[in-house]
Amino acid sequence: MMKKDPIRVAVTGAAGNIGYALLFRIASGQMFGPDQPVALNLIEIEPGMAALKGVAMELDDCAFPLVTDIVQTAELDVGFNDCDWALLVGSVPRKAGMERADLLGINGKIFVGQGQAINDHAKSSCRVLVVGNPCNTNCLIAMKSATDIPNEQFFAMTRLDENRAKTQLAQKAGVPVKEVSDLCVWGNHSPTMFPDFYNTRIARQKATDVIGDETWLKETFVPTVGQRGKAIIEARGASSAASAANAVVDTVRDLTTPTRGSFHSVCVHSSGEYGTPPGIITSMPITVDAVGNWRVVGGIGLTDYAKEQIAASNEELLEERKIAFEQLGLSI
Ligand code: NAX
Repeated sequence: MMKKDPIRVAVTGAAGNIGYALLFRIASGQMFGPDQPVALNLIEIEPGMAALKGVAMELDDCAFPLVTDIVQTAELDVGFNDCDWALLVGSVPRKAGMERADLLGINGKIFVGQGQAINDHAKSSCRVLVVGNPCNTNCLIAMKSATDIPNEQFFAMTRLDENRAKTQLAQKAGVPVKEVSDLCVWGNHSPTMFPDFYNTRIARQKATDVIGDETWLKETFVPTVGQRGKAIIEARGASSAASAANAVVDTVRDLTTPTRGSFHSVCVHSSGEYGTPPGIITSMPITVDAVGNWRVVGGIGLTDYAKEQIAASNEELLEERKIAFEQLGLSI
């Protein structure tokens, strides 16, 4: 068999919590497959470089047969050089006293710089997945700043929300989680997201019939999914890391593998599908064909309630875009 060229993956925030849970899974072959070599470009800011060295030492100590190269850097031109995938995990967390607008502006600047560096140094086929929050708007900013890279190559992550939602329904129904399918999380990766339980199937039946309690679905299930990140922080004393890294692996694997009739939630650049405002990065049901092209699944019937919830979440994205673009001097 012909030897495959390595896939070069850049990861920002590589010494952070999610980075620590993510890199070893990429290196072991769980993201791109057990026979696909990978090269890792680990990107941190200067204060993170010492910890990054330790992470790289541990990667070395795993002697992963698939890893061909490990780059450690705080320089974006080096970090994104020649990469096939850019996983933008690092961002500045919200601190006490910081307003949402401050957070949008501070992170916005980071994603302008990263978008430009990806534009200038990554492969033109580079695909970008943004995890660092506010991930939808950060992704939009990176996309706007990478003017030569097609919009279709930018994604933000709602797969963790989808996975969380599936488990909540499986536990309520008393079935294994693999029985839950066709669950799309729509909108912004924020508590306003809408996990559409109306179209979800549990063991091939309508979830609404299996659960039989629409009030629970609206008033307990949806807020539980929306507030799950907060609940993890309260329980663990630290934010979701392993489950977030797992969702990154799931997202990239399912964007690079034919989905064969199923779909998953990914935030993509909207062309106005299902009445979403064109131009924003919003979560929709995504399927991937045999040659690796993704598209938004068509023909899903949305109830009036679902439409209202999705519209409210997208309204929040329009508002985030307005605030961030004003501060950064970007135009729509
Ligand atoms: P950590 O604070 O543990 O790690 C972040 C790392 O990023 C740090 O090592 C920091 O030095 C680095 N960093 C900061 N600015 C950088 C820059 N400009 N370039 C390169 N590296 C930079 O956070 P962690 O728990 O790993 O979370 C990372 C991000 O993921 C946060 O923004 C978080 O809000 C977001 N999340 C997104 C999720 C999603 O579903 N989309 C879920 C999990 C997580 O909350």
